[in-house]
Amino acid sequence: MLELYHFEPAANSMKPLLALSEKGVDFVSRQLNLEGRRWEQYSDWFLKINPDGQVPVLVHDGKVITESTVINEYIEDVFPTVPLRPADPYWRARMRIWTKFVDEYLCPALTVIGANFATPFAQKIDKAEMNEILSRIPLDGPRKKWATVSSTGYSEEDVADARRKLKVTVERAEASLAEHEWLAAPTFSLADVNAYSMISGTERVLPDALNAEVSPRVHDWLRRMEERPGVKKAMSYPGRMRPPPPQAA
Ligand SMILES: N[C@@H](CCC(=O)N[C@@H](CS)C(=O)NCC(=O)O)C(=O)O
Repeated sequence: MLELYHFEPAANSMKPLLALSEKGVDFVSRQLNLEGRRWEQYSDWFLKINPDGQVPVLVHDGKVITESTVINEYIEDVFPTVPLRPADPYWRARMRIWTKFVDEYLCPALTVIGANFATPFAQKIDKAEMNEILSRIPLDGPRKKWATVSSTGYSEEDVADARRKLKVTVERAEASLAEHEWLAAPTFSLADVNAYSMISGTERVLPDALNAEVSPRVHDWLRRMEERPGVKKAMSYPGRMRPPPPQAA
């Protein structure tokens, strides 16, 4: 049995949802409620599955795999029929340079931007309740994030620096897409899967950083991604962060 514990189709949770959907692999979806006073990622039952208290988590015949980028490489190894890794070692290396960049450079910046939007919600949570939640968060990063947004919020400098990093990412993607049709290589790969999962929502929330004028190739790549049946299927999982449907004329 293949089970995926995930949040809505956005960011790290979107990565394996998208890889599995692209490959047409069936799985049991176990969607957690991360906020809304349930904080299921820090509940005793879930911490037994992933002691880091984070989704996504893939459970394959009882074997637990964590970390979205590792999960996607595992999915590729176990279900290779629709390949999402280039065959050529050079393009495969380029794919991994992109997935590493997304994880180490872009993801922390998007965490600040996303958490900043959660500040009004987090500041309404009762102090004692928040302290209880903080005491259950195993990793320093998420604990500091929730401690920050529930008290002072991120500083203007932190948010500006995160936006600068998003701009650097878009410029890098624009240059890469001038070389070949897909983000890291001439063929569609896990680089597209992982980068799209992180970037797609930013077009809506930070339109000045990503639009048809400043980044036409990235803009076009996003539209091509949206047309893929795998993306449509991944986006069909419930989520409030999904873009609103187009308005009727
Ligand atoms: N490095 C982890 C990061 C996973 C992560 O940040 N997951 C988010 C949801 S997309 C989460 O579980 N957040 C818990 C929280 O913010 O409290 C990965 O790539 O899987």
